Amino acid sequence: MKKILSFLFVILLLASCGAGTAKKTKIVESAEPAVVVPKFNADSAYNFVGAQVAFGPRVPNSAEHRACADWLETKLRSYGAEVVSQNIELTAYTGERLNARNIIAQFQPQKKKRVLLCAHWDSRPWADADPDPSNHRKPILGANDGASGVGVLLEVARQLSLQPTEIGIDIILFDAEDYGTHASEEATVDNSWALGSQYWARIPHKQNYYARYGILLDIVGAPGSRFYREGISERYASHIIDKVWSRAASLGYADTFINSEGGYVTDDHLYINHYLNIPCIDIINHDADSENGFGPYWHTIKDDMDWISSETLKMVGETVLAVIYNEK
Ligand code: AHN
Ligand code: ZN
Repeated sequence: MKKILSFLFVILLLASCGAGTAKKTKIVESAEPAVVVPKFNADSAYNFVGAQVAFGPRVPNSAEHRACADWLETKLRSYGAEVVSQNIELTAYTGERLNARNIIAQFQPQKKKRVLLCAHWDSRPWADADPDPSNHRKPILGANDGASGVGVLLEVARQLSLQPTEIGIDIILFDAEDYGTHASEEATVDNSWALGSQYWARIPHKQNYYARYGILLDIVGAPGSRFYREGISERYASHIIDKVWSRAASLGYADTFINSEGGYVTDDHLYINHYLNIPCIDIINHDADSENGFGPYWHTIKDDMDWISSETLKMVGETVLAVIYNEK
């Protein structure tokens, strides 16, 4: 019987202040009602990943990209969010102009206390890490690199439609995260990754936007994933890593959320920390000791549904839900 019971302690203080004074009864509530965290549906999250992949690669300026954006907005609205999108023209390091869209879904927008959840919804235009060089200019499906984090957040959104959190939640789906320097270039071009979040972190959807903290989900779907304490997150927001990793451990996921430091990953959270001063962590399957840091499918044409495990999505989703429903 794991159900948590909430107790309302009624303390009767019989204050007898000497003869002649009336007896007073004081009622004191000394325990908080227990929080009920909804059950994360991993099959639903898995299907949300599949639905994005079914559009094909979601590369800026493509019809598939536009169609997926429209679908994401419709989905989030259907869960009761107030959705605003930033339709922006960004310039890639190649000089290409990208028609990009940051999709911002606000739950309980009137609330001052807020937490930000984010992921990137675009997929990489080039499979530049593919073992076959003839694929190096082909776009990727990005089932794990992109769609997995969005899939988890869509399921979180669905849960928010069924049971609200105490605080307000913003789900932001960033565009153009993965248009960063092609591997064939001699050197990485500074700030070529995470163009959508760079824009939003400079010009948020609301003036003076504030959230207590942020959680970025990137590459969270592979079987056997391990999430280390990513370096940038550790530097700006170690207390948020503590909060999330301890929640994961209490759910029994300490072997997946590993409480030791991993490498540094330049990702959307960097700019949120840097420009907005909102402590933001990255939950990302990155292992500094592995061959390319990510996995054999990463930035290849193999990043498809075969690399998505509903068990991994479940561990991430349950952890995120436990964190946000316990926020007051
Ligand atoms: C770098 O490779 C420098 N950053 C990777 C960020 C990323 C790409 N996340 C997903 N795809
Ligand atoms: Zn990528």
